[in-house]
Amino acid sequence: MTDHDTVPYADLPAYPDEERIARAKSFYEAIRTRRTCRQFSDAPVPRAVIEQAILAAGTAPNGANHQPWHFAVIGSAERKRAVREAAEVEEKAFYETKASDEWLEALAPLGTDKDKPYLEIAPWLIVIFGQRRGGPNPGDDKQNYYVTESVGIASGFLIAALHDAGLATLTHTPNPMKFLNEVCERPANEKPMMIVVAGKPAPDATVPTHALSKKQLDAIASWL
Ligand code: IYR
Repeated sequence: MTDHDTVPYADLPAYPDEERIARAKSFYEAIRTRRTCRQFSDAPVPRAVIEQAILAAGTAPNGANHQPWHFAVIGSAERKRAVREAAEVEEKAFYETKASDEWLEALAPLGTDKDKPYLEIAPWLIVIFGQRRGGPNPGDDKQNYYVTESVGIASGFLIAALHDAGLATLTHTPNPMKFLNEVCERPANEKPMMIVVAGKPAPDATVPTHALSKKQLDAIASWL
């Protein structure tokens, strides 16, 4: 390895194997209760919860530790309305003309459509931007690497942190999403990649049964 500054690897807990297995199982039991939510309550959620979840997301592994992401957090009614209106224009085009029959068929069991009222109802919309340029320090202007992968992992951390705090989320990806640069006042070289809608579920919220079925271990893993 080339010369570089180091600190000792932090001590990881020396659990007995049984406890490791039990902890891995208990994490699975907790994360498997996450459900994508499409009916939100307008009940407020403290900004501090979102701040901590974003801090957790910001620890995700990423390209060259450039941390090529920006989280634009929308809480104001005006901006939420702007996101909803622009997203619904795109979704109308998607559902009425752009989507293939095969795609619409795949979405049918989820019951999604062009109407996105939750974008105005949920207390928080977290818009995640990938930065093509940046660097390890604020204000840097260097090439970033593995932006899609890095933002994907950070989004997973964000969703897991919000779930752990007892909040419901929805990953929303209107296509195209360029309108989000303007609403969020972000520069053109940042790419909006995902909206994570966060809040409490509406009291009468439902989940499509289609979403409950998860592939078995032997269908998603092989051992060599
Ligand atoms: N973005 C659209 C369509 C959509 C696409 C997929 I793939 C989904 O898993 C869910 C929705 C929408 O939000 O309705």
